[in-house]
Amino acid sequence: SDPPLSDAVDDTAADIATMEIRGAATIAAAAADAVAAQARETASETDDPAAFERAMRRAGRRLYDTRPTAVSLPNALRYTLGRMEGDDVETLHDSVLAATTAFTDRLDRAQNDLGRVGANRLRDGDTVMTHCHSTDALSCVEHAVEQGKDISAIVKETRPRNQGHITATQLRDLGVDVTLIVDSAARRYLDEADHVLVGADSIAADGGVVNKIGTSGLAVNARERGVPIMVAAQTIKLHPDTLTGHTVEIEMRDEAEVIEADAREAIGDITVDNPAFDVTPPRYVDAIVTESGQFPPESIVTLMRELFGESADRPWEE
Ligand code: RUB
Repeated sequence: SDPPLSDAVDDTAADIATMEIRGAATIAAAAADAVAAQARETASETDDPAAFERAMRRAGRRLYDTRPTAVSLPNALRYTLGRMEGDDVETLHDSVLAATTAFTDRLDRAQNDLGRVGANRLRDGDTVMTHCHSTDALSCVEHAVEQGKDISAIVKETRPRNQGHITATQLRDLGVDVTLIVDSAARRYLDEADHVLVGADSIAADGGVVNKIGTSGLAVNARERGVPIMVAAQTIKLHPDTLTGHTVEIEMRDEAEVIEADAREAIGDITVDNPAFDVTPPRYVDAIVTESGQFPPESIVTLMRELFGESADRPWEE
């Protein structure tokens, strides 16, 4: 019989699905760690290379099936499982471990490098408006603060999950002056903002930015007010399937995140929808900041082809 799925993979998959682990970069790092755990455990349970590979691809499938929108997750699997090679279990194990370590290092380096690029856009005394919680976006502010710039932030709470509270806490810890607002107050406060600064879960070949629901409305309002929109996204956010005409699946989450059961019951027969993400068209994005520099959304496709070629592999169990 085949070696079992690692508890680490099961736990990580459950934590991603319940959003205990969330945010595109953090999900990618956790997936790589889970792949490494699966490789270590499977290597101690079998000396059959085919069984080892099957177990790894099954782990990949379990992780892939958790949430559909952040492409950093399949890209983490592509990077790590895609480098699995060898004719015996030890070589296979070593190749996966080398890939997971390299991937995690790359993630950290990319976030740091893009932070330095993004910080160049922020001037001393600037105010950024944020939406949701993005570690890539926060890296830009962190570098600006390290450069001695005084940065303020208007932080949208980001209903229904209030990831803005995490952003507010982390900006506060950086010494940034933070004003927390409800999402619907954003347009009123745009007059005080010098930048809209958001992250991304996926970026499509046309430069469309998939990020937390509400990003597209914020971008349209910001454009109307003349506030530049900056997207901080390392290149694992580039969605290779969009090169071949596929669209990015927008996750629909449980209605219980939107309305409590009692209130829902009192209202009666209605539909409650809870899309987790939306797409900001490229014309509303001023700059995409990556570890390879800053790009206008229209030229992101060139970078995508360089990194992924014309098609994306699927090294997990179908
Ligand atoms: C998180 C979200 C973040 C991106 C980028 O959504 O939309 O803006 O994932 O984050 P959720 P990072 O909370 O539903 O996962 O820059 O950390 O990758």
